[in-house]
Amino acid sequence: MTVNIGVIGLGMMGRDHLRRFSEVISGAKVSAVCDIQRETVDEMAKTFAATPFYDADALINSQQVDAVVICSIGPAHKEQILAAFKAGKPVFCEKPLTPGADEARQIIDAEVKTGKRLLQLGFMRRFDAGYQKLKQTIEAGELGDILLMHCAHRNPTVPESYTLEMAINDSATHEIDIIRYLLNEDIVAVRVDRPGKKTSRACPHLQDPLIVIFETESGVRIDDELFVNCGYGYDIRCEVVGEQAIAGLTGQALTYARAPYGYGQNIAHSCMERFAVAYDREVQHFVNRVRDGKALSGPSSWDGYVVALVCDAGLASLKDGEKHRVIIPPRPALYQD
Ligand code: ISE
Repeated sequence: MTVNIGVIGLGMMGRDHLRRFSEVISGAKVSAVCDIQRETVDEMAKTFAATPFYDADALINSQQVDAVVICSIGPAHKEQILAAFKAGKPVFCEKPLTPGADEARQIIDAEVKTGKRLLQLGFMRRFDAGYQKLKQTIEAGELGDILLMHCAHRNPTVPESYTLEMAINDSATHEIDIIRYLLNEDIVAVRVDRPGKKTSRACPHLQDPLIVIFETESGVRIDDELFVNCGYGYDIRCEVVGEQAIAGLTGQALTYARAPYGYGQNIAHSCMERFAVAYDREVQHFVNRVRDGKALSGPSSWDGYVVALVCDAGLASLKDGEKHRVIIPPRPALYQD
């Protein structure tokens, strides 16, 4: 069986997925595309031999579409996800689930009513071999009791449209999700620290870098450096400090460079390059589950909701510099896996 995919949102991520479906993914083809920009829809429909749609609802309800891939902007996600649930169609949605926790809660309530997991969220890091190995190492007890984690999220640069809040609810979302995945426990408190200095590369409205401190249920303390105009490359770091040993991600370079009097590993330019294989694997995972008629698995709406709760606490801390607690309601049975 070939799964017919409808892609909504044809920006950078949507186009990357279109290319992925045409070059890498097996068992699926893109049958429909939609965006608010008509010319983009026409261009992509032609390039990928898909039916053009100018209205997301029409694409979702089309008989040509078995499953929906949502790559639109965050504020559009809720309505599109709810429409897909109503149509009983499985959804792959790019992060964030929604910009705030209240909207995310509506998605949880709607999905619980369907009685089936219908959504996989695009937290691609969970499909990265390095993070998966780190999780195995932790779960095998090789590090002993986990005490600390040090993370860094460095982007070469961000556009002027990137706001201060996005450091939390667009970039740090990845660490928030991966911390929960690696440690198998929730984050209970957040504090955002604004260092006294900032890079001259950042737009005036940004404080860059920022440091976010997370605390988990068991008391693990995590520092996360968010440096989105670091200039030198796309560099994601994660070190887990245990009582017995320490483990971390390597540089993940595919190549090295020998330059005059120097030798070193090359660094990715973007998340597309750094997590290319993880993106392929997450999308193939989604397609396989849909093709086999199974409930979806992997990062869920619940994960998106909890990440949004942590982000809301982080945004409050960004304003006042205080530590904010995260209150997580009981997890519905649908998400106890
Ligand atoms: C962007 O939206 C992403 O998801 C990237 O993975 C992240 O590194 C970047 O900071 C975000 O703006």
